[in-house]
Amino acid sequence: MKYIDLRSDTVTKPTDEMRQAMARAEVGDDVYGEDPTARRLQERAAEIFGKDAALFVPSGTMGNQIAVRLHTEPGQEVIIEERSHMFNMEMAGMAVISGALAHPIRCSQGMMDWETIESAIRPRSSYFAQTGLVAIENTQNHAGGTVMTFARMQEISERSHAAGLPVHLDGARIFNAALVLKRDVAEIASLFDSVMFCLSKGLCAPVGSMLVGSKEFIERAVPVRRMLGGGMRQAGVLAAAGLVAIEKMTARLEEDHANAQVLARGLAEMGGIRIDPERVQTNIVVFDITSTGQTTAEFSAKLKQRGVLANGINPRAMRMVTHKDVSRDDIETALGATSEVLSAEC
Ligand code: TLP
Repeated sequence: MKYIDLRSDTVTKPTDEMRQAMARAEVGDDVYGEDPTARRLQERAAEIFGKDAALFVPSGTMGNQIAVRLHTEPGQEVIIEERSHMFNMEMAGMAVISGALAHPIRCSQGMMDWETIESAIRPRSSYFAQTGLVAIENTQNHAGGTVMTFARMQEISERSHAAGLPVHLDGARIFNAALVLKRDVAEIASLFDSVMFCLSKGLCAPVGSMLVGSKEFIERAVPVRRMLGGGMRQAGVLAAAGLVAIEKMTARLEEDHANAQVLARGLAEMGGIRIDPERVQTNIVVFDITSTGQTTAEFSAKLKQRGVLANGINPRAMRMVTHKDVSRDDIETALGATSEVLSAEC
Protein backbone atom coordinates (compact mmCIF):
# COMPACT_ATOMS: atom_id res chain seq x y z
CA MET A 1 0.00 0.00 0.00
CA LYS A 2 1.32 3.45 -0.88
CA TYR A 3 0.76 5.73 2.08
CA ILE A 4 0.19 9.48 2.08
CA ASP A 5 2.80 10.34 4.68
CA LEU A 6 1.90 13.40 6.72
CA ARG A 7 3.93 12.42 9.79
CA SER A 8 6.60 15.01 9.10
CA ASP A 9 8.54 16.88 6.42
CA THR A 10 11.52 14.78 7.56
CA VAL A 11 10.10 11.93 5.44
CA THR A 12 10.83 13.77 2.18
CA LYS A 13 12.98 11.87 -0.31
CA PRO A 14 15.98 13.57 -1.97
CA THR A 15 15.25 14.99 -5.43
CA ASP A 16 16.81 13.58 -8.64
CA GLU A 17 19.02 16.67 -8.76
CA MET A 18 20.25 15.90 -5.24
CA ARG A 19 21.00 12.28 -6.10
CA GLN A 20 22.96 13.36 -9.16
CA ALA A 21 24.90 15.95 -7.18
CA MET A 22 25.63 13.32 -4.52
CA ALA A 23 26.95 10.87 -7.12
CA ARG A 24 29.23 13.50 -8.62
CA ALA A 25 30.34 15.14 -5.35
CA GLU A 26 34.01 15.90 -4.93
CA VAL A 27 35.01 14.57 -1.52
CA GLY A 28 37.85 14.43 1.01
CA ASP A 29 38.22 13.68 4.70
CA ASP A 30 36.19 16.34 6.44
CA VAL A 31 37.71 15.61 9.88
CA TYR A 32 40.93 16.91 8.28
CA GLY A 33 38.87 19.81 6.88
CA GLU A 34 39.59 18.47 3.39
CA ASP A 35 36.15 17.87 1.95
CA PRO A 36 35.65 20.57 -0.69
CA THR A 37 31.88 20.04 -0.98
CA ALA A 38 31.28 20.23 2.79
CA ARG A 39 33.40 23.38 2.84
CA ARG A 40 31.39 24.89 -0.01
CA LEU A 41 28.13 24.13 1.79
CA GLN A 42 29.46 25.78 4.96
CA GLU A 43 30.63 28.85 3.05
CA ARG A 44 27.31 29.19 1.21
CA ALA A 45 25.30 28.75 4.42
CA ALA A 46 27.37 31.42 6.17
CA GLU A 47 26.90 33.74 3.18
CA ILE A 48 23.13 33.21 2.93
CA PHE A 49 22.74 33.73 6.69
CA GLY A 50 25.06 36.76 6.78
CA LYS A 51 27.25 35.16 9.46
CA ASP A 52 31.03 34.63 9.58
CA ALA A 53 30.93 30.85 9.55
CA ALA A 54 28.82 27.69 9.46
CA LEU A 55 29.23 24.05 10.44
CA PHE A 56 27.64 21.01 8.78
CA VAL A 57 26.24 18.68 11.45
CA PRO A 58 24.41 15.34 11.06
CA SER A 59 21.19 16.49 12.75
CA GLY A 60 19.28 19.45 14.09
CA THR A 61 19.50 17.95 17.55
CA MET A 62 23.29 17.95 17.41
CA GLY A 63 23.35 21.55 16.14
CA ASN A 64 21.12 22.73 18.99
CA GLN A 65 23.06 20.80 21.61
CA ILE A 66 26.43 22.10 20.42
CA ALA A 67 25.02 25.61 20.77
CA VAL A 68 23.87 24.99 24.36
CA ARG A 69 27.25 23.51 25.23
CA LEU A 70 29.07 26.58 23.87
CA HIS A 71 26.78 29.24 25.30
CA THR A 72 26.47 27.85 28.84
CA GLU A 73 28.53 26.71 31.81
CA PRO A 74 27.52 23.55 33.73
CA GLY A 75 24.90 24.46 36.34
CA GLN A 76 23.35 27.28 34.32
CA GLU A 77 19.77 27.50 33.11
CA VAL A 78 18.37 27.76 29.60
CA ILE A 79 15.11 29.69 29.29
CA ILE A 80 12.99 27.89 26.75
CA GLU A 81 9.33 27.50 25.77
CA GLU A 82 7.55 24.53 27.33
CA ARG A 83 6.55 23.03 23.97
CA SER A 84 9.96 23.47 22.32
CA HIS A 85 11.86 20.70 20.60
CA MET A 86 15.04 21.37 22.57
CA PHE A 87 13.15 20.81 25.82
CA ASN A 88 10.96 17.87 24.85
CA MET A 89 12.54 15.92 22.05
CA GLU A 90 16.29 15.97 22.43
CA MET A 91 16.67 13.32 25.14
CA ALA A 92 17.46 15.85 27.89
CA GLY A 93 20.62 16.55 25.91
CA MET A 94 21.26 19.89 27.55
CA ALA A 95 21.35 18.23 30.98
CA VAL A 96 23.48 15.29 29.88
CA ILE A 97 25.89 17.03 27.50
CA SER A 98 26.14 20.50 29.01
CA GLY A 99 25.05 20.05 32.62
CA ALA A 100 22.46 22.75 31.90
CA LEU A 101 19.01 22.94 33.43
CA ALA A 102 16.07 23.75 31.20
CA HIS A 103 13.87 26.51 32.60
CA PRO A 104 10.68 26.05 30.60
CA ILE A 105 8.17 28.89 30.36
CA ARG A 106 4.66 28.70 28.94
CA CYS A 107 3.79 31.42 26.47
CA SER A 108 0.64 31.96 24.40
CA GLN A 109 0.70 29.76 21.25
CA GLY A 110 4.20 28.58 22.09
CA MET A 111 5.50 32.03 21.21
CA MET A 112 8.02 33.30 23.74
CA ASP A 113 7.61 36.92 24.84
CA TRP A 114 10.00 39.23 26.68
CA GLU A 115 7.77 39.70 29.72
CA THR A 116 7.66 35.98 30.49
CA ILE A 117 11.36 35.53 29.71
CA GLU A 118 12.29 38.43 31.98
CA SER A 119 10.37 36.97 34.89
CA ALA A 120 12.28 33.69 34.45
CA ILE A 121 15.74 35.30 34.57
CA ARG A 122 17.32 34.39 37.89
CA PRO A 123 18.52 37.15 40.16
CA ARG A 124 22.20 37.11 41.09
CA SER A 125 22.37 34.95 44.20
CA SER A 126 24.16 31.98 45.64
CA TYR A 127 20.88 30.05 45.80
CA PHE A 128 19.73 30.07 42.19
CA ALA A 129 21.24 28.43 39.16
CA GLN A 130 22.16 31.39 36.97
CA THR A 131 20.55 31.97 33.59
CA GLY A 132 23.00 31.24 30.78
CA LEU A 133 20.98 31.25 27.55
CA VAL A 134 17.64 32.11 25.96
CA ALA A 135 16.59 29.68 23.21
CA ILE A 136 13.80 30.44 20.73
CA GLU A 137 12.12 28.15 18.18
CA ASN A 138 10.82 29.64 14.91
CA THR A 139 8.73 28.19 13.35
CA GLN A 140 7.38 26.65 16.54
CA ASN A 141 6.75 23.01 15.65
CA HIS A 142 4.36 21.70 18.30
CA ALA A 143 2.39 24.93 18.58
CA GLY A 144 1.38 24.26 14.95
CA GLY A 145 4.22 25.69 12.87
CA THR A 146 3.49 29.18 14.16
CA VAL A 147 5.75 32.08 13.24
CA MET A 148 7.21 34.55 15.71
CA THR A 149 7.09 38.10 14.34
CA PHE A 150 10.32 39.91 13.51
CA ALA A 151 9.52 42.61 16.07
CA ARG A 152 9.14 40.06 18.84
CA MET A 153 12.40 38.30 17.93
CA GLN A 154 14.10 41.69 17.86
CA GLU A 155 12.77 42.65 21.28
CA ILE A 156 13.84 39.33 22.83
CA SER A 157 17.27 39.59 21.24
CA GLU A 158 17.90 43.21 22.27
CA ARG A 159 16.65 42.81 25.82
CA SER A 160 18.39 39.47 26.39
CA HIS A 161 21.65 40.92 25.14
CA ALA A 162 21.18 43.95 27.39
CA ALA A 163 20.76 41.49 30.28
CA GLY A 164 24.04 39.84 29.24
CA LEU A 165 22.39 36.71 27.81
CA PRO A 166 23.15 35.09 24.46
CA VAL A 167 20.22 33.99 22.28
CA HIS A 168 20.10 30.83 20.18
CA LEU A 169 17.53 30.22 17.45
CA ASP A 170 16.31 26.69 16.74
CA GLY A 171 15.44 27.55 13.16
CA ALA A 172 14.88 23.98 11.98
CA ARG A 173 12.27 25.49 9.60
CA ILE A 174 13.66 29.00 9.36
CA PHE A 175 12.97 29.26 5.61
CA ASN A 176 9.28 28.59 6.29
CA ALA A 177 9.31 31.42 8.85
CA ALA A 178 11.20 33.75 6.49
CA LEU A 179 8.61 33.15 3.78
CA VAL A 180 5.75 34.20 6.06
CA LEU A 181 7.69 37.14 7.52
CA LYS A 182 8.78 38.24 4.01
CA ARG A 183 12.29 38.67 5.44
CA ASP A 184 15.63 37.39 4.36
CA VAL A 185 17.05 34.66 6.61
CA ALA A 186 20.13 36.87 7.07
CA GLU A 187 17.96 39.61 8.65
CA ILE A 188 16.53 37.05 11.05
CA ALA A 189 19.95 35.51 11.80
CA SER A 190 21.41 38.95 12.54
CA LEU A 191 19.34 38.97 15.75
CA PHE A 192 20.88 35.79 17.15
CA ASP A 193 24.25 34.63 18.44
CA SER A 194 23.74 31.26 16.79
CA VAL A 195 21.19 29.68 14.50
CA MET A 196 20.56 26.03 13.72
CA PHE A 197 18.60 25.22 10.58
CA CYS A 198 17.75 21.90 8.93
CA LEU A 199 18.46 20.75 5.39
CA SER A 200 16.57 17.52 5.95
CA LYS A 201 13.03 18.78 6.55
CA GLY A 202 11.04 20.73 3.94
CA LEU A 203 14.25 21.30 1.95
CA CYS A 204 14.36 17.53 1.26
CA ALA A 205 18.05 16.74 1.81
CA PRO A 206 18.50 13.19 3.11
CA VAL A 207 20.64 14.17 6.13
CA GLY A 208 21.98 17.21 7.87
CA SER A 209 21.63 20.56 9.51
CA MET A 210 23.75 23.69 9.78
CA LEU A 211 24.91 25.68 12.76
CA VAL A 212 25.81 29.28 11.91
CA GLY A 213 27.51 31.95 14.04
CA SER A 214 30.66 33.97 14.52
CA LYS A 215 34.04 32.65 13.38
CA GLU A 216 35.10 32.13 16.99
CA PHE A 217 31.84 30.30 17.84
CA ILE A 218 32.13 27.90 14.91
CA GLU A 219 35.80 27.24 15.63
CA ARG A 220 34.77 26.20 19.13
CA ALA A 221 31.89 24.14 17.71
CA VAL A 222 34.16 21.85 15.65
CA PRO A 223 35.68 19.93 18.62
CA VAL A 224 32.26 19.66 20.32
CA ARG A 225 30.81 18.14 17.13
CA ARG A 226 33.71 15.70 17.19
CA MET A 227 33.11 14.89 20.86
CA LEU A 228 29.48 14.07 20.08
CA GLY A 229 30.51 11.73 17.28
CA GLY A 230 29.55 14.11 14.50
CA GLY A 231 32.92 14.40 12.79
CA MET A 232 32.18 12.96 9.35
CA ARG A 233 34.65 11.71 6.75
CA GLN A 234 33.58 11.99 3.06
CA ALA A 235 30.76 14.28 4.13
CA GLY A 236 30.64 15.86 0.68
CA VAL A 237 28.28 13.13 -0.52
CA LEU A 238 25.71 14.51 1.93
CA ALA A 239 26.76 18.15 1.66
CA ALA A 240 26.13 18.01 -2.12
CA ALA A 241 22.45 17.38 -1.42
CA GLY A 242 22.53 20.14 1.20
CA LEU A 243 23.77 22.61 -1.41
CA VAL A 244 20.84 21.76 -3.69
CA ALA A 245 18.57 22.15 -0.63
CA ILE A 246 19.66 25.72 0.15
CA GLU A 247 20.04 26.87 -3.45
CA LYS A 248 16.94 25.31 -5.02
CA MET A 249 14.43 24.01 -2.52
CA THR A 250 13.46 27.09 -0.54
CA ALA A 251 11.50 28.48 -3.51
CA ARG A 252 8.86 25.75 -3.37
CA LEU A 253 7.93 25.99 0.34
CA GLU A 254 5.00 28.24 -0.58
CA GLU A 255 3.31 25.22 -2.12
CA ASP A 256 3.53 23.36 1.22
CA HIS A 257 2.00 26.33 3.04
CA ALA A 258 -0.87 26.47 0.52
CA ASN A 259 -1.50 22.74 0.93
CA ALA A 260 -1.49 23.12 4.73
CA GLN A 261 -4.17 25.82 4.36
CA VAL A 262 -6.38 23.51 2.26
CA LEU A 263 -5.87 20.77 4.82
CA ALA A 264 -6.64 23.03 7.80
CA ARG A 265 -9.77 24.49 6.18
CA GLY A 266 -11.02 21.01 5.30
CA LEU A 267 -10.41 19.74 8.84
CA ALA A 268 -12.10 22.79 10.39
CA GLU A 269 -15.36 21.79 8.68
CA MET A 270 -15.39 18.35 10.28
CA GLY A 271 -17.35 17.72 13.50
CA GLY A 272 -15.18 16.64 16.42
CA ILE A 273 -12.07 18.42 15.18
CA ARG A 274 -10.97 21.71 16.69
CA ILE A 275 -8.63 23.88 14.66
CA ASP A 276 -8.46 27.55 13.70
CA PRO A 277 -7.17 27.62 10.10
CA GLU A 278 -6.24 31.30 10.54
CA ARG A 279 -3.53 30.15 12.91
CA VAL A 280 -2.00 27.76 10.39
CA GLN A 281 0.80 29.85 8.93
CA THR A 282 3.26 27.33 7.51
CA ASN A 283 3.36 23.60 6.68
CA ILE A 284 2.36 22.18 10.08
CA VAL A 285 -1.27 21.50 10.98
CA VAL A 286 -2.02 20.62 14.60
CA PHE A 287 -5.62 19.86 15.54
CA ASP A 288 -7.44 18.78 18.66
CA ILE A 289 -9.57 15.62 18.61
CA THR A 290 -10.70 15.57 22.26
CA SER A 291 -14.40 15.67 21.43
CA THR A 292 -14.17 12.62 19.14
CA GLY A 293 -13.61 10.56 22.30
CA GLN A 294 -10.66 8.88 20.57
CA THR A 295 -7.02 9.03 21.56
CA THR A 296 -4.51 10.14 18.96
CA ALA A 297 -3.06 6.60 18.93
CA GLU A 298 -6.49 5.22 17.94
CA PHE A 299 -7.00 8.01 15.42
CA SER A 300 -3.59 7.38 13.84
CA ALA A 301 -4.24 3.64 13.59
CA LYS A 302 -7.57 4.24 11.80
CA LEU A 303 -6.01 6.73 9.42
CA LYS A 304 -3.29 4.21 8.62
CA GLN A 305 -5.88 1.59 7.67
CA ARG A 306 -7.10 4.17 5.14
CA GLY A 307 -3.65 4.86 3.70
CA VAL A 308 -2.76 8.02 5.63
CA LEU A 309 0.11 8.33 8.09
CA ALA A 310 -0.10 11.00 10.82
CA ASN A 311 0.96 11.05 14.45
CA GLY A 312 -0.32 12.63 17.64
CA ILE A 313 1.84 15.11 19.51
CA ASN A 314 -0.01 14.19 22.71
CA PRO A 315 -3.11 12.07 23.48
CA ARG A 316 -5.44 14.86 22.26
CA ALA A 317 -3.69 16.66 19.41
CA MET A 318 -2.80 15.28 15.98
CA ARG A 319 -0.14 16.74 13.70
CA MET A 320 -0.12 16.64 9.89
CA VAL A 321 2.81 18.12 7.98
CA THR A 322 2.79 19.02 4.28
CA HIS A 323 5.88 18.67 2.10
CA LYS A 324 7.22 18.04 -1.40
CA ASP A 325 6.08 14.41 -1.50
CA VAL A 326 2.39 15.15 -0.88
CA SER A 327 0.35 16.72 -3.67
CA ARG A 328 -2.90 18.71 -3.51
CA ASP A 329 -4.73 15.52 -4.58
CA ASP A 330 -3.10 13.67 -1.67
CA ILE A 331 -4.40 16.37 0.67
CA GLU A 332 -7.94 15.86 -0.66
CA THR A 333 -7.56 12.09 -0.22
CA ALA A 334 -6.25 12.57 3.33
CA LEU A 335 -9.25 14.79 4.13
CA GLY A 336 -11.58 12.07 2.82
CA ALA A 337 -9.85 9.46 4.99
CA THR A 338 -10.07 11.69 8.07
CA SER A 339 -13.77 12.26 7.50
CA GLU A 340 -14.26 8.48 7.26
CA VAL A 341 -12.39 7.94 10.52
CA LEU A 342 -14.68 10.46 12.20
CA SER A 343 -17.85 8.76 10.98
CA ALA A 344 -16.64 5.15 11.36
CA GLU A 345 -18.15 3.03 14.11
CA CYS A 346 -14.79 1.44 14.82
N1 TLP B 1 11.57 17.58 14.44
C1 TLP B 1 11.03 16.31 14.06
C2 TLP B 1 10.82 15.40 15.28
O1 TLP B 1 11.96 15.29 16.04
C3 TLP B 1 9.69 15.86 16.12
C4 TLP B 1 9.72 16.52 13.34
O2 TLP B 1 9.20 15.52 12.80
O3 TLP B 1 9.21 17.65 13.31
N2 TLP B 1 14.16 21.52 16.10
C5 TLP B 1 12.90 21.42 15.64
C6 TLP B 1 11.99 22.58 15.77
C7 TLP B 1 12.47 20.23 15.03
O4 TLP B 1 11.22 20.16 14.61
C8 TLP B 1 13.37 19.16 14.92
C9 TLP B 1 12.95 17.85 14.33
C10 TLP B 1 14.68 19.32 15.41
C11 TLP B 1 15.03 20.52 16.01
C12 TLP B 1 15.71 18.22 15.38
O5 TLP B 1 16.11 17.86 14.12
P1 TLP B 1 16.73 16.40 13.84
O6 TLP B 1 15.57 15.46 13.76
O7 TLP B 1 17.48 16.57 12.57
O8 TLP B 1 17.63 16.08 14.98
